[in-house]
Amino acid sequence: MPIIRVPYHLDESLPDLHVPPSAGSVTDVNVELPDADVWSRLAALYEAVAGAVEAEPSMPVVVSGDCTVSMGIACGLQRAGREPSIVWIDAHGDVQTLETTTSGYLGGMALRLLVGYRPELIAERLGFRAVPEERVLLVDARDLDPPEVEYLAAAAVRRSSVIDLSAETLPDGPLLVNVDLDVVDSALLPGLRYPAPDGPDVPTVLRAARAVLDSGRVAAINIACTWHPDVNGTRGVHEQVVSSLLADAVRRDR
Ligand SMILES: [Mn+2]
Repeated sequence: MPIIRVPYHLDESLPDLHVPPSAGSVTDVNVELPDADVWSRLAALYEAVAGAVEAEPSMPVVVSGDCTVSMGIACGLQRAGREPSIVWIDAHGDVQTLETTTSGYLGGMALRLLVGYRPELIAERLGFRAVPEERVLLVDARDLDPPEVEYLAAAAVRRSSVIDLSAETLPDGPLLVNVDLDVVDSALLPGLRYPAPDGPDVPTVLRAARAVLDSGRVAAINIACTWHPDVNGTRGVHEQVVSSLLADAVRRDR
């Protein structure tokens, strides 16, 4: 199982993003990003990610600093002739827009970009085709902003809790699974950028990920390590959760 390390949070380099020693070989995506606007920089990064994913015949597992990188992964799958459906496991909806966001945080728009929001920002530059909303399963998303609640009420995106996730609830076709580790209860995972309380514990999230892997249809995974990398004393718990996810993916890939 190939592991692709994308050590970035949006367009900011995260050289310390750690991938625990595991059964997979690790390829790094490192790009000289242009001195330009953030969308141009992200497009350059995701072009490289798409190339790395396209080159992998077996299920690539990306370890990254955010969810937006999933567009590069989805694009790589499309280039390899596989139209991915999406399983998005996240405390947040990631369906904000530039027009509705109050924080301005681009990571909060990651899923919305995948389903076709303003393709001129990145998708068109990559040749990425939007994923139809009905092929997206949004899992957890317990912390939504009002504009996201409004969007999801009218959208064809399906919803599930972590505990109810099973082979039967998954969309058809090859699956891109995005696991934002902030889905874990913030009391159990320190140092998160956008902590959300009252979430599932780590074993519950692992069980859900295993249920998806057991479908045998997972084409690629993004493990989004959305924590501050250098908070004292957090590396052990961070490493443990990533290790466990990688171990499950390796087991399934055999
Ligand atoms: Mn996210």
